[in-house]
Amino acid sequence: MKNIKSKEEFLRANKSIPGGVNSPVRAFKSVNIDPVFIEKAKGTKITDIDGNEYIDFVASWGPLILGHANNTILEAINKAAAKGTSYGAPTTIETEMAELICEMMPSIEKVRMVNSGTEATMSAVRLARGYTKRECIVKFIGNYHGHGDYFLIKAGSGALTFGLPDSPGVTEGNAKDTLLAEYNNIESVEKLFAERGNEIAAVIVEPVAGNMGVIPPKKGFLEGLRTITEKHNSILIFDEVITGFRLAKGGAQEYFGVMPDLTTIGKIIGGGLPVGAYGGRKEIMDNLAPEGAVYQAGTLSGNPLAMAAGVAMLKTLKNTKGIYEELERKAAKLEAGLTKNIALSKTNAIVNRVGSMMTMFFTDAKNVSTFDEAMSCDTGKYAEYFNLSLNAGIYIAPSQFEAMFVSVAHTDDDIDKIIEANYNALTK
Ligand code: HOZ
Repeated sequence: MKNIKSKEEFLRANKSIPGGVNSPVRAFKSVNIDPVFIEKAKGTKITDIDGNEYIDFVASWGPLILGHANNTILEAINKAAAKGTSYGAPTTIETEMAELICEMMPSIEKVRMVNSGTEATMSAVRLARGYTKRECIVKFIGNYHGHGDYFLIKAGSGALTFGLPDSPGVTEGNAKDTLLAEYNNIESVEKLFAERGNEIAAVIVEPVAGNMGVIPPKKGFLEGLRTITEKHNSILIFDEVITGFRLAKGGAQEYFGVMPDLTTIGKIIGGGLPVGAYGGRKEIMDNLAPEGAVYQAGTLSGNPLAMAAGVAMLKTLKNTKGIYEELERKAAKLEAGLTKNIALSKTNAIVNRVGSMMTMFFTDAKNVSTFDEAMSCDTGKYAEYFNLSLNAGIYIAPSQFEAMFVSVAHTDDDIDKIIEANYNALTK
């Protein structure tokens, strides 16, 4: 693999951008190489500035369910751009987007657009606090909800990858209001509520953990959260930035049949453009300004380009018959291929999958269903595997603690190629 230009550009970027990147996980630090710089992408193929082409299983960290540069989405963006890029005033496409989200996501009656998943989670927590008049939140160790101060406590994703789960700069005041529980351990939540139930405004959870690698919820876990929060008049927030519209039209809440009070969604509803949203029960959402007293605002919220892309994306997901079955079939084929390779090569690894998101964990453990089990993984082995994959033209996340995403654009040939590259990497 040639990487002369990427290396030069990384050196150049380091002079003007901290660490040379605009988001830490892009730096490839944990897989011991310099990052590749991307020139373009189409469908499932991504090309770097040295001309190397890869089959992409990162999909911009999840949102590209239809693949890169999907023609329907591009057309929608181009049409919208010709009419102006931002007005800071209401447009009818924002209502169209809201109506689509309310129709597709079972628990959402009203929705407010923002610009990223981070903004969505921060705003949802403020709303939950304003509504309940309580200050604490419960979050799960290893879950990641963007980089808001009170979420960067035992956080997953890049914070975990770089060993920075508790970021400097987060004040003690902020940290003290975040109570920590263990994912898939309902007793740990019960204990917090028994001690401080009347202080807890909300429980925020990734219904399928995707930022410590993919970890499905144990049977009864999400249901248990629903019961406890209801009992204590606390708000249940599902962070569906990754799972929303990916696991099913109605996200994880439809997939598992558990309804939260509030839901946060992100990059998927922009078809890859910068966007986020939070929504839920009307009675709670109507506490937002200008209707209610909880303040949240943004010039670019509901931006016409992002709305055009998002509406095109959601309409495609809603109207294409069999799209989720197709995702399931391809992802199941990939899972079966990887699992077979693990057995043939006698590698200590397992694959966790829910729908079209999965992680191959390099571990001796029989299961990865908790944060501690995820931590038992051999990140050195993952780094080796990542490098062999990249050299074989397969682009996967540069961290053991992220997900691999299958899109409808992936062909059977793409899946066969990753299975073959995986076999070669495991038997090297
Ligand atoms: N939450 C994403 C990773 N799971 C974001 C990627 C990033 O931090 O850039």
